[in-house]
Parts: sequence; structure tokens; C-alpha cells
Amino acid sequence: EPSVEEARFDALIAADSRVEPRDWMPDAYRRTLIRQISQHAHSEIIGMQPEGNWITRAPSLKRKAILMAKVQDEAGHGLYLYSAAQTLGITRDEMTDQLIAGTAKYSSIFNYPTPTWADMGAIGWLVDGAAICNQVPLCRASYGPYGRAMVRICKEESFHQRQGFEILLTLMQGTPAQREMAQDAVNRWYWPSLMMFGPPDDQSPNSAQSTAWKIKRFSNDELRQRFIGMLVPQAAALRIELPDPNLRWNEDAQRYDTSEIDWTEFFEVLAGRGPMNAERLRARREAHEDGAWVRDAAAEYARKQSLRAVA
Ligand code: FAQ
Repeated sequence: EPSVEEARFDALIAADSRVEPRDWMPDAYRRTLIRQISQHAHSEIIGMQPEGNWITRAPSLKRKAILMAKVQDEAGHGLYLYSAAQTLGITRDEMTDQLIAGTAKYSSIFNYPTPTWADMGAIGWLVDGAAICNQVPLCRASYGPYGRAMVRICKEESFHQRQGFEILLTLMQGTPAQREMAQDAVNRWYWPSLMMFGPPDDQSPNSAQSTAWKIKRFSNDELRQRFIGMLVPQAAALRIELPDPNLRWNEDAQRYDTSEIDWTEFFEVLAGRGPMNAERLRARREAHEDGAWVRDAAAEYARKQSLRAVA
């Protein structure tokens, strides 16, 4: 026999209504949301690094201004998401400590290097493209603060994806060396971008419960398929090749056939052994330490303001 609160929670979920911070919720629902939202926030913050790497070397003033705006948007996304997670009872400090200590997960995709300018195009097109496919359904996630944060984030991701596409388009209309650079970047980012959707459905321990709670609306493999379907015509427009010789539409199965994803690589990256994991954490720790004086100054300012309020 469920308690009155539990029955009310179940009814909210069944009615496709929103759960709000002050509503009663099962502990496991709260924990799952803290896990997913904090991982998502960390991804945005760590995700500033691969592109931040090119701000000083963008090929024109206009490209530099666009890239700076994009990287700032990512910081903003991280902040909305940390705020959404805080409504569930975890503090920003706790989340930061977990990230700095290396115990928190963040998206596998940000553990790959960005050796060329074309990587800025491939990240926008593929990484932001995958982020949109995954996050549009999250706008309807059952937890109110998360779903609402997603609405604005998705609008900004759409702009990010267009700017990536446009970088690649410009390169593909350039010299043979520029076309080669664009193709090489897509070759390197394509498979990791497919891994962003998470493990295959039969190896996804959280999916069943998160779907029942209407946090997830589609499975990892369904969203991966939807993403491939979005890429195929765009790749044709770019005249760029997706690096999978077995990629073709299967009319009978009504899905794309693909080569096998290298899940060993995915799990290696999750275990901290991707090409850039150590460097990403090192840079994050250093930035946190370098920012200590800002936090101290802000705390001191708040202390003085509160004294003034009393006086
Ligand atoms: N990387 O049972 P499931 C962006 C973990 S977009 C690392 O299927 P779930 C925008 C998973 O956490 C990127 N870990 O898990 C941007 C779980 O581990 P746990 C961020 C992964 O949660 C663009 C375990 O594997 N987006 O930042 C990954 O039901 C450009 C088992 O997996 C989001 O976070 C992975 N790829 O489904 C920024 C979206 N995949 O926690 C800058 C929100 C799975 O049990 C530049 N998150 N794992 O220890 C989600 O939609 C879900 O959490 C999934 C995973 C779909 C990622």
C-alpha cells in the first residue's frame, strides 16, 4: 500500500505533470536526477576546454567572437544545470568537489583532443547535434527545474550546431587541404559522438527506471538512430563522408545499419583512460585553485553587506 505522498507522486508522473522541488519524491528519483543533472553540468563545464583551446587562434576576428560566445554559452548551461541540481538538496561545493576529485562522471566526448581548426566545425556539427537530439526530449523531463533549463539550452545548442555546420561548409568550399582537414576532423569525432548517447539499450542499467519516471523519453539506441538520420542528409549537403562503410538505410527494419561501435573504447574513456581525461581534470583543478581569491572576495563582500544590514 503506497503512502499518500507516494500515491500523489505516482499520479503526477502518470498525468505527465511536473514534479517541483518542494514536492515529495522517492529518494531514488532524487538521487537519479542529482546524478544525471550534475553529470550534465560537469559536461558543460569540462566541455568548454576543447573549444577554449582555439579562442586565441581562431582564423578571424569574427570567428573568434562567435567561438567566445559559444564557450560562454556552455558556462551558462553549466550554471543553470548546477542550479537545477541544487534544488534537489546537493550543494554546488559538493558537486565541484566531486568533479575536482575525479569521482564524478562527465560526457566521454570531451576527452578527445582538438588539434585543428576544423575540430571547431566538427564539434559544433556532431557534438552539439548529438546534444540536441538527446536534450530536446529532456525538455519534457518530469522534474520541472530540469525540463525548463533544457528549453533555453536547446535553443542555444541549435545556434551552436549551425555555426559548426557553417565552419565545415566554409572549409569544404575551400582548398583541397581545407577539405581534407574538415574530413579528418569528422573522421575523428563521428564515432565518439555516437557514444554520447550512452551504452546500448541492453547494457544501460538506468534506462528502465528513468523511462518509468519520465526523465528519459526515448532509449539510448533510439536517439542514436535519430541522430544518424539527421546527419545523413547534412553530410550529403556538406559533401563530407561519414566514416562508416557499412552505413545504409535498411528499408525492411526501418533503421540505419551501421558498423559495430567500439564499446571498449567507450568504457576505457569512462574509466578515465581516454586521450585527454587527465589533462581535462588537471586544467579544471588549476582553474578552481586560481579562482580561490574570487570566491574569498565574494564571501568577504557578502559578510560585510550582511553586517551593514544589521547596523
Ligand atoms: N559519457 O544507464 P545509462 C553537452 C554513463 S552534451 C560518460 O544509459 P543514463 C553540450 C552513465 O552516466 C553532453 N558517461 O545512463 C556541449 C551511467 O553511469 P552512472 C552531456 C556516460 O543516465 C556541447 C552509465 O554510463 N549531456 O555537454 C555516457 O540513463 C559542446 C550507464 O549508462 C548530458 O549529460 C557518456 N557518453 O543515460 C557542451 C545529457 N553515457 O551514472 C560543450 C543528459 C552513459 O550510473 C560543447 N544525460 N554514461 O555511474 C542523459 O541524457 C543520460 O545521462 C545519458 C546516459 C543518455 C547520457
